[in-house]
Amino acid sequence: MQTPALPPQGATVRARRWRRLRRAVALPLAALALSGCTVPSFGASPGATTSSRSVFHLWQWFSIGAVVIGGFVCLLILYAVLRYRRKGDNIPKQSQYHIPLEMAYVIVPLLIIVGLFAATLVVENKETANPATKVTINVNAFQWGWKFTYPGTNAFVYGQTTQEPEMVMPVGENVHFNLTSSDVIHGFYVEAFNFSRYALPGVKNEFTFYAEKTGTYFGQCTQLCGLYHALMWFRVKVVSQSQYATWIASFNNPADEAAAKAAAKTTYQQTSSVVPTKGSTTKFGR
Ligand SMILES: [Cu+2]
Repeated sequence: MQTPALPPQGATVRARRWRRLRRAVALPLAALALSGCTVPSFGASPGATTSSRSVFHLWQWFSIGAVVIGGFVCLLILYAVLRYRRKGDNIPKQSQYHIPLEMAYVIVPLLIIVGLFAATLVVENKETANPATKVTINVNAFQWGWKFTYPGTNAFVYGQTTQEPEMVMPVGENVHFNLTSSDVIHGFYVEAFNFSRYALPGVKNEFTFYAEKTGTYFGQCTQLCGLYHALMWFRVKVVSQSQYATWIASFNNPADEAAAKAAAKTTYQQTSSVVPTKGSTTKFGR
């Protein structure tokens, strides 16, 4: 009877190595896929305003940089682990006091940090710029809702817990915002604008949005502010300039004027003793 020929020793070792390498590559790839990381947005919104688009691009470049540098470091670690894994005198060549190498690994990270800092500074200056504007909206946060008033007009929008107030603003125009709080600290966050600011009692936070496209975007409070914090939603409806003018004009009657004056003075508070629930649980505006 003939004994089957054994595969050559070298081929077995190579097959085992290949299997290990595939596992080493598959594991990080699986981790990346399972983490739900979306490429090329890296989980951020592409942005509906000028500054949010800059923030988005900054985020993209930061993420790409992190992936490249992280990947390079991982490869170096992997190489050292695999190449020098045997015990004994299997020590890599020591190269301390290699001045050019040491200077390179001090200077290169410094340059990277300066680059990241400069890019962040440019984008943040853009985001905090307050150019001259024709439209102003006062945003007032309270437990647990939002009031949006439009100085110089009778328009106002108000809503709490069970409601979803919808702030209206024009596209293609700088709109100035004054953000305040009536009671505790709230967070004004609009995902599509890549923007978040504290609404602080006794402090006026100012910022400007230049919406680049029309649409309805989701906003919410991002600072745990009490019992019904989770119900502090609102919407931002970006409309054309003519639609905005029509909307403002729709408040031009004496009853609206009286209501707007009263709303501007009122500090709203949650009054219902019944546990409020939202009419809809749909997330919109993405
Ligand atoms: Cu809140």
